[in-house]
Amino acid sequence: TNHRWDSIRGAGVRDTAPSTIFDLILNGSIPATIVRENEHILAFKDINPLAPAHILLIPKDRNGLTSLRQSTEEHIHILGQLLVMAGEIAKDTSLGFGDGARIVINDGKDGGQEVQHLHVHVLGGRQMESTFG
Ligand code: IU
Repeated sequence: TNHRWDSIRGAGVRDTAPSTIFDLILNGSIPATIVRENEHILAFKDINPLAPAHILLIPKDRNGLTSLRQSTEEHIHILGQLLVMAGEIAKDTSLGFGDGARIVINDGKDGGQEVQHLHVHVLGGRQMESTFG
């Protein structure tokens, strides 16, 4: 719909950081399996799933959120929305989630972040280990 196009066309333009592969997903140039969406957030299946269920959530308008470390008070609303939707996704058994999930943000080089557009991983469908690696 026009509404969807209007809401995504501004992806990444409110900051000066380079665009990323997620902008291509947002503007439809490369395919992704979208599992949930609202005016501000797109949630889609990770192309290289590390668990039976592996969903990524991204703000449609990056607005400076190349990483969580860039977040400020102006991002509080979108950050809250991302976590609420992550919780909804983690309860969705039709996506393969069971009794719980692991919700992860990789931040910066040391955190293993590869795409410079804030994203929340929701992983599930198997038992997670207690340690991080
Ligand atoms: P990271 O937290 O920046 O490491 O996560 C980036 C994720 O984006 C990673 O899990 C990739 O598999 C995923 N991804 C994707 O879903 N689709 C793509 O076209 C590309 C990466 I490139």
